[in-house]
Amino acid sequence: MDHQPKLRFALTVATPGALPSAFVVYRLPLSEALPKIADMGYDGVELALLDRSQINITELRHLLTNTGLCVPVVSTGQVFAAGNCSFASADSDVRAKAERLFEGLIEIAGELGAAINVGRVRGSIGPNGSRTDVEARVADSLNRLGEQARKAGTYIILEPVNRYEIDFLNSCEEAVDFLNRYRMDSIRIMPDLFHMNIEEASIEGSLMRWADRIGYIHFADSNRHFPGDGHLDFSRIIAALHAVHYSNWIGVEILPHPDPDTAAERAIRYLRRFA
Ligand code: LER
Ligand code: MN
Repeated sequence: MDHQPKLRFALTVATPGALPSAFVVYRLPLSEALPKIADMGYDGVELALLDRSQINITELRHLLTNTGLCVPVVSTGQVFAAGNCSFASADSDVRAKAERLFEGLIEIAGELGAAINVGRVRGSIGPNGSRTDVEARVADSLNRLGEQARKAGTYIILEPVNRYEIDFLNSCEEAVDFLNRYRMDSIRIMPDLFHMNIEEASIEGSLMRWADRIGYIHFADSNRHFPGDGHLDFSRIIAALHAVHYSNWIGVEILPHPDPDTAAERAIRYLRRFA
């Protein structure tokens, strides 16, 4: 067997007060969450944020140095879920608010050397919307924000999200097609196993097919519980990633079930059996 690089796992964490829709394991001060997850054996932390004021960069840098953790990704689902705004909105004030919040998070990501995700914050077409108009608005926002990200030393990753949450860019193929049509070559996709289990014909097949377009992956089991608590086959999924020599990060985005510490510990213990 080829020697495979050890996969690197980050756990999703938000600051206190984040809504349940943030889909994170811990909603804790980072000074409490980071030492815990470093002790469990995670390599990094994915910060799920709403606003740049939630982070004190100096304190965070100390915590990262002391724990040895990295921040591979700043995720932005809360801009949509708690900030009530998106890039798809036909209301220019709503769209400007989404871009303003996102710009603040680009600064944080740039300072931390993290990528920044666009998941639900792209928004939906809606029952009366025009797909062409919505795609054009989202592409326009992504182009502008992508350029700001580049200047800040970071880059955007686009997450296909299942049809029950968002009504377009649901599968990897659809997301890649959108990026190709708008010539957004610098944006990579970030598949999420929870969404893939609903949208893809084959999780392993899609991970292998789009390997050179993937910048990051969200891991959860079929029920969004910790890996090992649902019916996804992680030995096959990780074998597929090894087969394509996947070397980017994986974010563990799971529900805090049955409780945050158990979910976090069981996830990394299970995943290290294969990776
Ligand atoms: C939402 O379901 C999700 O997976 C997030 O990472 C996207 O905002
Ligand atoms: Mn996700």
